[in-house]
Amino acid sequence: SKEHRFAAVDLGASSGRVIVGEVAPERLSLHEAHRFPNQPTRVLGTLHWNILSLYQGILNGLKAAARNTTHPLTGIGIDTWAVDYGLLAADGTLLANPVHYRDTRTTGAAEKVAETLSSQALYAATGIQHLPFNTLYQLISAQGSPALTAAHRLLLIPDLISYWLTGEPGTELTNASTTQLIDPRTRDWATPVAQALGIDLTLFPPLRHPGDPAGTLRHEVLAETGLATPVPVTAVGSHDTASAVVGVPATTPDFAYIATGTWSLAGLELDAPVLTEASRAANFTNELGVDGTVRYLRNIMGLWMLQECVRAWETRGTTATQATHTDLTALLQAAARATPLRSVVDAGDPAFIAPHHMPDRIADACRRTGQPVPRTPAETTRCVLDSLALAHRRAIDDAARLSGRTVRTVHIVGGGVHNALLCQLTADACGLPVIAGPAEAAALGNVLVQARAAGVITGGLSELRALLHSTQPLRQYEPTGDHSAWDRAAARLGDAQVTRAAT
Ligand code: ADP
Ligand code: LRH
Repeated sequence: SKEHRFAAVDLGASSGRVIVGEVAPERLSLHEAHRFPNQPTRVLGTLHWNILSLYQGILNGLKAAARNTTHPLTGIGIDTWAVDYGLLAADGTLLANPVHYRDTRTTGAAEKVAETLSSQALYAATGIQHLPFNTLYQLISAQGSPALTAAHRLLLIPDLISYWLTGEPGTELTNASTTQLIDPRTRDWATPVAQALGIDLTLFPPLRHPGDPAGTLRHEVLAETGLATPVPVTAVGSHDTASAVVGVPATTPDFAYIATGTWSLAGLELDAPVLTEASRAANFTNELGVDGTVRYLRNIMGLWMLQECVRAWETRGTTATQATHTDLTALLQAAARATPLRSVVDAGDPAFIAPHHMPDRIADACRRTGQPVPRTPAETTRCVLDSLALAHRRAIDDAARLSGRTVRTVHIVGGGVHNALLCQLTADACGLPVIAGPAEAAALGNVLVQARAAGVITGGLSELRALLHSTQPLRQYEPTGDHSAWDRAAARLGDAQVTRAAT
């Protein structure tokens, strides 16, 4: 048959998955081969990813993909969260367990960088939003450490996985842009920035682009997974958000997207970066996308806030009420009945990045802004979802204004698609129709770029998206309610948000 099977390895901060996409010119379907938890571990004060456990999950997933099929895999693509990396010795040994971007080692790094490069100069050169964990700041914090001093090579997480699977090193461009060491105009290294800060760019293997070949599976991987030889690995948008944006089923150019999972990444697809001072002050990022695009977006705390609340309630929860409320579906039903917009927090505030005590931090933020403190898990959940919807609206309004574009439709993709309340609140807040789906947009974007590189399908992003639109289940939410209620809620946060953006 003409059907081809591509495996998407997609590692998110909450779970890893190996998803098989079956592709033919007019057809596209997904099957989840394996999903496994992603649980970071704190060791001697530092928060690490369990990288070998994640790699084992990938091998198990590929084994499952090899088993339940009559057709062999045509290829494999890898995408993961951004910014983090592993350091290798000259012989390829991993020198240290990769550090989690939520670790606090980068505290003070921005101030150190500012001694050499102003935030204006850094933004003009890289177009990247200030986030404390950008690779640039991680490397500044690690300067002089034994691992970085000994390192022969640095591989970003998807490139590290790809190296372990194939033995071939490379640096994929979309994810490289999140290091804050890429110039979005040339789509190449920002050498002057690296030189000024004493960052050694020769640690990074050469750049590769989505669609480029990235090696074939090593024999030991074939033996372990039972896959038939040879299976090529193809570079995709290895930043999960880059693949998720490919996976947005837009049919018109006037769309905004929100990739909602652990994070909400909300913005526009552009063909050139916006590097203005206004854009910097609004903390917008110009990450690089597939096919020469720019992902002009803002990082919003996302469902992480809810995940962390649920974790806190589970740890503490002994009463019957708490036990039922920690069931996500029940919790969301209760939140849907809670008073709308009773209190909102700034879901862009870096104060919510670190793990632990999320309900308390949310309560503090409500108190600080003179709003009622949520009293129950349902009220706290409603506060989180109202706040996310408000932050979505603000990001989309700002992106449109700063880029001079008009938005008529909002696409929501990622795990948040399963959260109907969040989708409806986002439509209400934006005053625009929301098209929700697919939830596994990153895996779909990953599969589509592979399928195109293999010649199974053809066309640009709009053709890939048309295929998504015609094959994936989508749900539309129309805006409802009193729009001015959102303006009033936004006004309660106005001052706090402006202060943060200016710093
Ligand atoms: P990541 O890629 O960052 O690991 P996902 O895109 O998988 O994240 O999204 C995970 C989030 O999706 C969860 O934190 C949860 O809030 C939401 N989610 C997943 N499934 C459901 C569901 N059935 N109902 C409500 N929310 C869900
Ligand atoms: C989402 C994501 C996001 C990054 C963050 C570190 O998974 O890749 O785009 O900013 O993780």
